Amino acid sequence: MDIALCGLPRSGKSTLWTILTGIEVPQGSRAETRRGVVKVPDPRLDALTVLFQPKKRTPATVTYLDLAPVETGGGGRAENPVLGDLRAADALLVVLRVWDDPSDPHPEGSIDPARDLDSLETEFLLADMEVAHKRIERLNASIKKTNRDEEKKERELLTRVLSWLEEEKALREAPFREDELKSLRGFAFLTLKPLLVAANLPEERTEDLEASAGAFGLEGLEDRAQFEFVALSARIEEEISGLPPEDAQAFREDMGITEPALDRLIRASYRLLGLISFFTVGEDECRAWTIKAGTPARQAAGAIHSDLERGFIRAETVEWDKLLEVGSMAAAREKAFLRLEGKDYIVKDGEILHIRHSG
Ligand SMILES: Nc1nc2c(ncn2[C@@H]2O[C@H](COP(=O)(O)OP(=O)(O)OP(=O)(O)O)[C@@H](O)[C@H]2O)c(=O)[nH]1
Ligand SMILES: [Mg+2]
Repeated sequence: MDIALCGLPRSGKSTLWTILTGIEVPQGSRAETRRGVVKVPDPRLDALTVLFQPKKRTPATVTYLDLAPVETGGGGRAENPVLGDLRAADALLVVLRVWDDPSDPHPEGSIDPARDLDSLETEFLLADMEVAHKRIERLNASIKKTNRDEEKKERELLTRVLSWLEEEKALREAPFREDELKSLRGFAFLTLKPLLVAANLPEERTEDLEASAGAFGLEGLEDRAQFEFVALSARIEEEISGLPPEDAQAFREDMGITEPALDRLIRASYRLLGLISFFTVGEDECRAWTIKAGTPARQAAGAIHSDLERGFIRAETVEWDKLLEVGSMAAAREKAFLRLEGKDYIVKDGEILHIRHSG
């Protein structure tokens, strides 16, 4: 699952990507796409690891892409390589510049995160309109010749897409049916992708680190679909990431930061992608596995190994906190906390699974 960092020039994308991934960005190589795999912080897995003392602890991961900036206001969106990279991602992480530095001025001349978000979203909207419009033109030509129902159906759907976009509304807010969303998938519309907005604050505004979007003039964001907001300071996180863990903790306490902003950001990304974790535990390994919310047990077993999916008999399941309470799988069985579930059981976030299988 790829999350693409995007934003106006010099908003702090590469700085944020570096502290997320721990990979240094070489100066001056800005046009290149970089990917980095990031471990998802999970206190539940930490607690299970303390209990089982396994040889190995394997967290869930997400991948972040660092891209060139989005240039707004220009033409030729269909050919813009950055927009192409964004289309290939599963979700977008917009970095908004709230920090100010007179020696490194904002390209628009002033700090205004609401304006920046608006111009980025407009850019995405126009790019999507271009895609829909082009396809409709092709379909028109083809329908004239062949008059196929399938193409007429597609044109009808895309016409609805276009009129929705013309009202300046993102497609993720539109009431499409499941089957319609499926036929739209191939177009990789930008405004259909889940959106995470990170406000990159100046270092001195630590009291705003846990503030909601409204504090930055970003009104009405809370009710949006498939949307998350996190406020952080890339600079502070950069400083913290250079400290030994004990000092980092003390530094955070001094600044009144309860949860590391990076942890909040990564967990928000994971949520936004519609992902949940189930765990497998034992002396060898405690591990978080990633599935889409709503995945049935048999398919979830396939995330571990295809053999487990094929030979699936039953899943033994228990909530992570119940397992911690009793201390072992055997005790959970004794106390009847352990349930036996069939192949269609929908796995819940935070459950421990033990798959019984044949072969
Ligand atoms: N003062 C201050 N400077 C910052 C902050 N975040 C980033 N910068 C500086 O801003 C400049 C641009 O940061 P980058 O992380 O490269 O920004 P970017 O969005 O990747 O830039 P482009 O890829 O060129 O669009 C660098 O000199 C950073 O050190 C911040 O929170 N405060
Ligand atoms: Mg950059």
